[in-house]
Amino acid sequence: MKNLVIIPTYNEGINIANLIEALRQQAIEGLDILIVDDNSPDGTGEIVRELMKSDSALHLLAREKKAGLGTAYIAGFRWALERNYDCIAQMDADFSHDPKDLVKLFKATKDYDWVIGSRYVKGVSVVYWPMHRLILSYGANIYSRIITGLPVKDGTAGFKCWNAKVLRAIELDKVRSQGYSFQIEMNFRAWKAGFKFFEVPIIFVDRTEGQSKMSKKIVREAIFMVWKLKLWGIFGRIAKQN
Ligand SMILES: Nc1nc2c(ncn2[C@@H]2O[C@H](COP(=O)(O)OP(=O)(O)OP(=O)(O)O)[C@@H](O)[C@H]2O)c(=O)[nH]1
Ligand SMILES: [Mg+2]
Repeated sequence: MKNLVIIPTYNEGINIANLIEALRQQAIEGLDILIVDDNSPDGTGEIVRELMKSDSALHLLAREKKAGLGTAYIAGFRWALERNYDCIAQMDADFSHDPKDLVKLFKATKDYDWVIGSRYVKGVSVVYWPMHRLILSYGANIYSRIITGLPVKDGTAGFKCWNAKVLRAIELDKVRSQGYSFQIEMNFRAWKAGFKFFEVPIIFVDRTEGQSKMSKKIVREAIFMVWKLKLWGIFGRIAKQN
């Protein structure tokens, strides 16, 4: 099995070395790590380059400038498909996603087409989040579930693992979203294509180091994107393979 975890970074210099170290402690068969860095002014890319000297399974996709989480992931997915990875995971660099949980995600991907590390399987499992962030996230999930009909409890989760066949079936060049809605859009496209997902409960911890990139623009994008997805779904703009 060729396993890969993709981690997009923008100014995560304070987290990245610790995260890579923590991932190396996990028992995941042949795990490669791909960092997709957008020329972070804090030198995240340089730290990764330095670590690559002693870790041949660590890779860097260096982009010229900050171009959003969505395109970072799409670039990472393409990189992975070109190199024939079997399972491709995605996670944040800020320790909101516990490296230990990644083991569970890869394991479940043996039985399902894609797996979501979910905060809302059994009630709410979020730690240290201010109430307004929780309400926003929980509300966004209910809203998008009602409009798109997608039966995912945590549709905005960024901690996931994909069987490569799903990423091959989705038309990656048609994916439009950048922020929160990128996660929703990918789930929606995979679901419409007939693939089966599973939500693994995880505990999500708010970042303690580094700066958040959440913005009003990201929220606005999500509000409109779920309607676009619904309409694209109805008018056949989203591929139904499988
Ligand atoms: N390459 C790249 N990575 C990004 C970009 N925006 C955010 N990221 C990374 O995506 C991951 C998630 O971003 P966060 O800032 O943690 O966003 P969030 O989790 O919604 O918000 P907080 O946890 O509150 O900070 C982190 O690893 C970021 O460094 C971007 O434009 N390009
Ligand atoms: Mg975060």
